[in-house]
Amino acid sequence: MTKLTIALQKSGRLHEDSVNLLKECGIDISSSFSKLKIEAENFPLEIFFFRDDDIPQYVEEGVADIGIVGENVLVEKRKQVNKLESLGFGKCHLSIAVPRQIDYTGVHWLNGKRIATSYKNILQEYLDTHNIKADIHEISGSVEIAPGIGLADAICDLVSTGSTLFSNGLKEVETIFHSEAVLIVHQNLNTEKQELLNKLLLRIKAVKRSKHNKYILLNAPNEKLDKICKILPGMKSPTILPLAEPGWSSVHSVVHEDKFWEIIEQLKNEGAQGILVVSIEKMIV
Ligand code: PRT
Ligand code: ZN
Repeated sequence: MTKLTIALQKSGRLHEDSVNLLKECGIDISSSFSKLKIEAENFPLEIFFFRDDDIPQYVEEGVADIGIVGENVLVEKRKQVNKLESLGFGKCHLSIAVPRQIDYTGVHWLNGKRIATSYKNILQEYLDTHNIKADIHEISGSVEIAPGIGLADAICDLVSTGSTLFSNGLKEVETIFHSEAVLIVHQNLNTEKQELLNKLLLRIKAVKRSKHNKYILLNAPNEKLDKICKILPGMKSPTILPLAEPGWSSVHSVVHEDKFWEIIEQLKNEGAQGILVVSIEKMIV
């Protein structure tokens, strides 16, 4: 039987969210993650665990059909794979940082400077676009200590909370790339594997969509229903059910997180009462 193979990070920042995404897709992967390879119980899927840096190459070569990796790694490694879907976790940005006391006047300050990074390709492209000639020192870890030990004038590294930069006396001066985990795919999947991938993608999209939406239930006087339905467009249109109390109805709908609080305020202004907000587990449109 044909199986789809997926490469996930063995351990590190993306491991848990990647495994959880598969679980939320209803894929049963209860066996031990200390193994290099495990098989899903209820979906034709094999899971390989690798270092994140190796995942783009393994997907390019077809060792794995698909993989989950930070977009920073995908772009830096320049492998021939397709990006299918952004996954909404592992968010960070790649930034240039300099010692806090530097009077940084703009990107031209970097001319002639030494910049330490693990992302030489992305950095080089950024410097080229801005016509900057700088000396890139490629190092594989602990980039943030480079200025302190006199190895570089600036660094280019991933930032999420900013606390690593702060505790190393550095300040962020340019953000050059925004990243999150992405699903990548081998360029030539056969038809059977493509069909399995389509099934998996349907589930991934349903899980992603559910995270951005809330199910909302409220009570409203019947004379306000028109206005309330305009505020709550829903997937097709809101559901309206009569309450036992005459003159009142219950309205159910789905609201996107971006507009959530704005919508709640409008609903209250229109006389909505007993508003309940419920998480959605899956959302298939
Ligand atoms: O062993 P393996 O090679 O698989 O793992 P790794 O050590 O290379 O990667 P890992 O687990 O650290 O990160 C995996 C992916 O997570 C990265 O490729 C990014 O896509 C994503 N990610 C998200 C991050 C961060 N946030 C992050 N903050 N990767 C690294 N960092 C590091 C950063 O390099 C710096 O050292 O965290 C520090 C900064 O964090 P803050 O919170 O102090 O700003
Ligand atoms: Zn790595």
